[in-house]
Amino acid sequence: MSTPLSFDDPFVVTPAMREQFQRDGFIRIKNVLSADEIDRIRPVVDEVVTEAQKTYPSLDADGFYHKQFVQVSASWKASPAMKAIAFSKRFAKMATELMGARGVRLYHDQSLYKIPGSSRTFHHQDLSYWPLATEKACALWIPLQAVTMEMGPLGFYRGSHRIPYRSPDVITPDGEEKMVEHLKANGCAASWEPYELGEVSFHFGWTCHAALANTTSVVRKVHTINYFEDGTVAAEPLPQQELDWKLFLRKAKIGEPIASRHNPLLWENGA
Ligand SMILES: O=C(O)CCC(=O)C(=O)O
Repeated sequence: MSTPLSFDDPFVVTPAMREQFQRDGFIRIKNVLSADEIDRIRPVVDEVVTEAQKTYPSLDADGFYHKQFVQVSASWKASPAMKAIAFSKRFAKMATELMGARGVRLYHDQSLYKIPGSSRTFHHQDLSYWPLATEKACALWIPLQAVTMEMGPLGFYRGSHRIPYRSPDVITPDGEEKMVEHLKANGCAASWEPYELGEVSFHFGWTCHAALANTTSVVRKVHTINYFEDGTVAAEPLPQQELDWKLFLRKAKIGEPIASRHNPLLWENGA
């Protein structure tokens, strides 16, 4: 029997990190994973993405969405190894502490591979998609190799989660234009940096973010895990949230705390 692929030993989140995350709405943290740990995660995620690529539209196909990345959502349901990664206590505890939450549940995870020639990812706010009645939701972005500026790192509008702009638009070029114009007018500036091997980032659900295009000849491999605070109530889904509602909040009831096995509790304070 193979060893479970989970990362449970803690990473210390300092008060300064938490303060930075709350102020900026995002944080990049180095050395959260070792090179060896990433080498163990990458083949597991590769397998899931390779399978999905068999039926994925090519970059030449019409439309803009699929040109951003190959996306596999709820990949934790694809294999025991993927589940072990998503359930890792190290990451869930960090999300809990950065958000100042009482604990976190899994919203879903996704693998996002930008094959060479992929376009940039348009600016958006994750909570525009998520029918969750909370501000305490966040995403963990785990690069499976170092990400140079040319490969498509994630970038953020600093403090955008605190601007009262809650975009009704999901990822679209028009939605991006409106949002970025509004954020700039409110003094928010973008922050872009490459990621070292082992570095990850967290961003709040209302933080406006995007990723650059992959202009290199190597695949930019990233796995993400999305969390929300335990006790969060399911909100009535807006039209643009219907797909997420069906895919990621199965068995949830509008107006009630989300607590089904489809959104497992991954960390609670005092555990
Ligand atoms: O990796 C990307 O291109 C986009 C990722 C993203 O938007 C997210 O993780 O919320």
